[in-house]
Amino acid sequence: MAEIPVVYTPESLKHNPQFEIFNGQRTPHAEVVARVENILEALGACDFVTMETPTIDPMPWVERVHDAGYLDYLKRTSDAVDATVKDEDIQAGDVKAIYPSVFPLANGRRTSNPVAQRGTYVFDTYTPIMQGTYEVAKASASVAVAGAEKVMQGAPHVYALTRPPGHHAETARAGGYCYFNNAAVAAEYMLDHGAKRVAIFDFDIHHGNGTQDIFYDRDDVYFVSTHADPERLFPFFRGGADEIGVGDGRNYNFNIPLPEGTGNDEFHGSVETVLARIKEYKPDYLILSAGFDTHEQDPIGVFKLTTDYYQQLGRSIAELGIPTLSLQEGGYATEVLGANVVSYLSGFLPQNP
Ligand code: Q9C
Ligand code: ZN
Repeated sequence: MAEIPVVYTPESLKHNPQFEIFNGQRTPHAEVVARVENILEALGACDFVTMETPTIDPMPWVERVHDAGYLDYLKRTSDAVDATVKDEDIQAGDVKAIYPSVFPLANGRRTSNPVAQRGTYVFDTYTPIMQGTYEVAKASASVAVAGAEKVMQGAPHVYALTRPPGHHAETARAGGYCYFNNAAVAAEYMLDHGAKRVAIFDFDIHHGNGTQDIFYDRDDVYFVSTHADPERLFPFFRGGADEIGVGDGRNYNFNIPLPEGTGNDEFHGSVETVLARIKEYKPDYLILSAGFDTHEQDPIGVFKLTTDYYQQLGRSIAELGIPTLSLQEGGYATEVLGANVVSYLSGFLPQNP
């Protein structure tokens, strides 16, 4: 039986963001531990996966992707959360966390004030920094790098259970539940080990603004994204079809915004367009930013894809014949997330005649 290697770290279970601030209100956080627990349970009942935990230090490639000032800020801040947030300032039972309050003006002025830095290095009020956040982001990036290594060693398809997710993290800013951009880190690892061209197809319902930002002026990474129209959904300020890249990167960024209510057939039409473009690019490797918040039951999504559809998606990707690394991004319908991942991965298995 063909097997699909899965890379995963128990470090992911330590990440416990409790709430988002939305409309000034404290609302339950969507990116919860139960997501990864549900995926692990489903994979555990699956006979075609082999599980591994990573041992690679991802920092050489994280440092290629992210700004040194940002990495320093995230490390300093997450190391000091327990000391920074006073016991009397949190509600009983809460995990201490730091959220930004003030965001930079457009005038470019910089300041080292810690309150100002919170908004300089984090772009929303959904992405808290807790004690240990830097370490768990690093562990997630190491899952991505280990997955990239396995693909480069010859595995045709690898699934990396990255949590926290990565595609909203820009060069110098966390956001959208993301701290390190795992897809970008994996791409840099591949390029550093001999790949000439890497394509990234991001099918999370949210536009991968971070990945786009990181590779916007480059032609060695082709970024393609299907997502809900940013007029309708986060991250709002990126994801338009007119964003095609700049300089060397011109025409190497391809966005397909789709309307609310998009179902299997309409979505798959766009997937076929995307895959044709990727084929033309002739990448050595294909990275998938695999978000399942396109599912019909997703509490924060607006598409209507079904669990069965993800198998068709996986199969169409596999038919390209390019070695692939799938990285977990979003997906918040916790009870069906594992089933969605398994359906998707089953599409990569050789088909029985
Ligand atoms: N209370 C990823 O899927 N919006 N990030 C939350 C709902 C933020 C999604 C609003 C969505 C971020 C990786
Ligand atoms: Zn998402």
